[in-house]
Amino acid sequence: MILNLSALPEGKKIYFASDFHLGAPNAHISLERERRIIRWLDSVCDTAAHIFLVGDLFDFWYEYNYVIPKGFIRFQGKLAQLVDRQIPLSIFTGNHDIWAFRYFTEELGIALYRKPQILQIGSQKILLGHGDGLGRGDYFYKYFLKNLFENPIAQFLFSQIHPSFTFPFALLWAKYRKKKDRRKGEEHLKSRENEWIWQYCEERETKEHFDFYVFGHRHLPLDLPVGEQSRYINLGEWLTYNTYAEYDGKTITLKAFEKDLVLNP
Ligand SMILES: [Mn+2]
Repeated sequence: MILNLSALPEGKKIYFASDFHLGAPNAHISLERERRIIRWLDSVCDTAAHIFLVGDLFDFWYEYNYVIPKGFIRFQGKLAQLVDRQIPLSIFTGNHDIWAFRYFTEELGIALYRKPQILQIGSQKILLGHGDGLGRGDYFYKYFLKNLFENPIAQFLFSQIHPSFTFPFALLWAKYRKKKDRRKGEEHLKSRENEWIWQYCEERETKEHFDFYVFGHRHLPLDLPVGEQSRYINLGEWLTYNTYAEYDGKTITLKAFEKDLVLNP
């Protein structure tokens, strides 16, 4: 459990966003998005009891002991400023930025989480995570790639190769995965049994009640029922939807920043 509040202070909110994929599809378009994300952070920080950035903030992030990838400096500067203003901020890793290690915590003072976490706020419970590898399906990723990516020996070996080779390769890989998703018709809501995270929420709900399940990864802004009294919120992404979720102490609302909200596309 990472957050245990007896209740949300009057007028305060908890904000969630994920899948900024900074760096994609190129530096120019990414910079526009980076500025938009900063405007969003500026617009919510005064009312924020906590801001959760829930993975895939970068299209590819690999940090070394002494070196981090170049770029995204305005975003990092904004995070540093929020921390210095003592606005509670947490980051989750996603499947594109598994290789964030100590930098965000040591340099920026931000807590970093690798697995779904429970938030308890008053009498309500939220399960929050990036969402990759949950539910049935995507076995190749779940049982092979995820283990490989998270394996310390594989990480050590990868870090021994010069980034001039590994970075273009990793960015190509990210592009390839995106194309594959498009081919498979992943850009629209599927049936309940084919939406793996939704299915995961349904199964989890039979064992333990959560008021809300909040995940990213799916790249679709979704607000779907789970059992009788629970909901699965997917945070969408910032390449097309610019979506985020706002928890006001009672309920969670999906919103779009500087855009009209497209729900359950
Ligand atoms: Mn993503």
